[in-house]
Amino acid sequence: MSTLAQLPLDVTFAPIKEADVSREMTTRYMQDMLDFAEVDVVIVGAGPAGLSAAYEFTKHPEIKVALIEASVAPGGGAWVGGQLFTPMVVRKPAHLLLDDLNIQYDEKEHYVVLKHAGLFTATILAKVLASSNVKLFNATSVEDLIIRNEVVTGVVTNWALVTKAHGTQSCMDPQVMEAKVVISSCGHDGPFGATGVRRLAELGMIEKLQGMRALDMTAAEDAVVAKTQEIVPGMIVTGMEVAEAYGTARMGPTFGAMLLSGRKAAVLALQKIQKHKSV
Ligand code: 48N
Repeated sequence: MSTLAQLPLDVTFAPIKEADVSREMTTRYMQDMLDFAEVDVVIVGAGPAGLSAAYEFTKHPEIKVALIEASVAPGGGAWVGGQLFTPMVVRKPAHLLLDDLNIQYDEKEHYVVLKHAGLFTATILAKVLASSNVKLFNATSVEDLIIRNEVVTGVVTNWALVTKAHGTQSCMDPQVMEAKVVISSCGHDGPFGATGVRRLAELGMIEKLQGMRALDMTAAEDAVVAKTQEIVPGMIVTGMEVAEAYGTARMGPTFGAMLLSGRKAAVLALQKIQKHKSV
C-alpha cells in the first residue's frame, strides 16, 4: 500500500522502544545546537518581519541562519489581522512577496487582502522550515547580546521558560550563539517587545528609545522600511522594533512594511557578509 487513499481506517503500528523516540529527538536537537553554535546570521524573533528575513535567506543556501523565537509558536502578531480579526491587509508593493510565496489574495487598487493571516504565516514558515540553511529554535529566547569592541557578534540564549522564571532560581545561566550579523525583529509588543534595541539603550550603545508614535498608516509603513538598517555595528533592526528605536509612527493592522522591512534586513545582512568575505 503506498498512498493514503489505499490505507484502511484501522491500522496496526509496528512496536517501538520509548527510548528510541527520545534518542531521535535528542540527537537531532543536540546536533543542531552544535552545528549552529556559530552562524552567519541570527534572526531574533519570528514574527512577520523575522520570517520575511528568514525567507529571503532560504534563497541563499550558502548562508547559515539561526531563527530564534521565544514562543513555542512562531508568527508573532501575524496570526491575526487586527483586533483578533483574521483577514490580513498587505499594501502594495508588498504583495509581490505574497506572489513569490504563491499565496492567494483578493486584489484591490492599492492593497490586497488575505482571507486569513495564517495563510501568510503558515506558508512562509513552511518554506523556512523546509530550507537547508535556516534553522528555527522556537521556545528559545535571546536574553542578551554578545558584544566585542562595540560590535554585536552574537546572542545569549536560554529556554524561554527559564528566561521568564529567572526570579525563581539563581544561576540558570544561558547559552551563546556567535554570528557575523544579528537581525533584531523583536516587535513592539508583548513580554519580549523590542528587547534587542532595549538592551542597546541599556548599554548606552544607542540613544534612549524614541518609542513608536501614534498610528499613521500612510507614513508608518514607508518610514519603517526606510529606517530598517544597521543600528549598531553587527546588528540590523527590522519590523516594529524600528518604530520603537527611531520613533516612527505605528501602522496598526497592515503588514506590508513588515514583509519588506524583513526582506530589506536580510539583503543588508547579505551585503555585509559578502563585503566581509571580499576583504
Ligand atoms: O509580530 P512581532 O511582534 O514583530 P514584527 O516586527 O515582526 O511585526 C509586527 C507586527 O506583528 C505588528 O505589530 C503589526 C504590524 N502592528 C503594528 C501596530 O501598530 O500595532 O513578532 C516579534 C516576535 C514575537 O514572536 C516574539 O515572541 C519574538 O519576536 N521575540 C523574541 N524571541 C526570542 N528572543 C527575544 N528576545 C524576543 N523578543 C521578541
